[in-house]
Amino acid sequence: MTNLDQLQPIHLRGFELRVIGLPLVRPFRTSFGTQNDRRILLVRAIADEGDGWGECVSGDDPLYSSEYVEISHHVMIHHLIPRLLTADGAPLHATDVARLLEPVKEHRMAKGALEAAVLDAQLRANGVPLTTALGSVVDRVPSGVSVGIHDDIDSLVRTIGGYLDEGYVRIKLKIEPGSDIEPVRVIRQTFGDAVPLQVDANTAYTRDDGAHLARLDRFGLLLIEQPLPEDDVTGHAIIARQVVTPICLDESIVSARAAVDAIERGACSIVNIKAGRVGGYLEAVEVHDVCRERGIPVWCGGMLETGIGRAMNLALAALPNFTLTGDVSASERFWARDIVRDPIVLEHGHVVLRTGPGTGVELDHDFIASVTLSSETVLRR
Ligand code: NPQ
Ligand code: MG
Repeated sequence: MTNLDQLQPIHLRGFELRVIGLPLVRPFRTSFGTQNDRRILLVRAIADEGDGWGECVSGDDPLYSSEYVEISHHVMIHHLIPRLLTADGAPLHATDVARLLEPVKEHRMAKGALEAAVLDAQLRANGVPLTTALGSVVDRVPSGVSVGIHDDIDSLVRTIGGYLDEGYVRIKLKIEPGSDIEPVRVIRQTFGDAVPLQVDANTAYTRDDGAHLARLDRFGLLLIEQPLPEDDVTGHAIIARQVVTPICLDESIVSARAAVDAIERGACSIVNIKAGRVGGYLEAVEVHDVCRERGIPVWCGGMLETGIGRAMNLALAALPNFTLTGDVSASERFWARDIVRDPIVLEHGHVVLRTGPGTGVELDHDFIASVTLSSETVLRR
């Protein structure tokens, strides 16, 4: 990572918090529920030197984690933004944000979104791309797709066939008890053993399910993601001893410290990194680094982001220890129309990094205005 402290700081005036609503191109079902559309909290950092944008990955409901849009909005307004808009108006570095927000417990998605907006503003003001700041080493990354739970296997096969035709190089299938072994068996039977395939349970199993999950071993999956609840690290270590397929953690890994803990306890041999889940892109780089030092490969998760978060995820996914294909799909996987002017597209199974200053994306402000549900601006008093 570039020494961000050597960049010129910015003089922060305030933030705009804007909630937009976007319909999904098709429903997305996970073990915790079905999503038809998505509210997304966008954050604009307003500085003397110019603006920056970030995106909060909180969901509509507290189902993936305890955070959701209204809560993230509330904690930003009442607890986080006041800590960044200090009375003296001292110059701010993006690297200061996590430390200033540290006294507030949890709310990592909210913290991460504020840091992302400040980071974008500071990088744009300095003319530095996020890719340079994070330490990206490639200009494009292979693209995987996350496939929801389907009611019938024929439609699942059609959906996956469509994604493979589009060029996605890895399929991740959402599973839950009652929809796991059989869909995986049919996918393998239909598309063969060569298709890179993995499954994600989003915490739907228990410590007693080790023998059941071991029935997935014969299908040669890349990994099983987060079979047990997020606080059951020891449970994952128990499961990991019963299955041959590597266990990967998502929800459990809320910081670099949590990653070290899970690795040292034998709970996972692969880590999914999502910046929002760990409190921001700078902590995400720390997670990457501690995994790399311990020989644990990582991959970049997805949270149904717009073009802002997607561009940032791409910069992260280009770091050297991201050796497994991530969930950074083309924008059209989720959205009929993105809020950026140059949405991420799939090119021969890859997605290409944005290289302009900051996130490098240009927002479609007219479209954003048309999908805005609420907006609020908080300025230094
Ligand atoms: C995962 N994402 O890896 C998550 C789960 C997820 C692409 O599989 C709204 C907001 C709906 C966040 C549904 C993918 C969501 C969401 C699923 C995150 O576990
Ligand atoms: Mg997951």
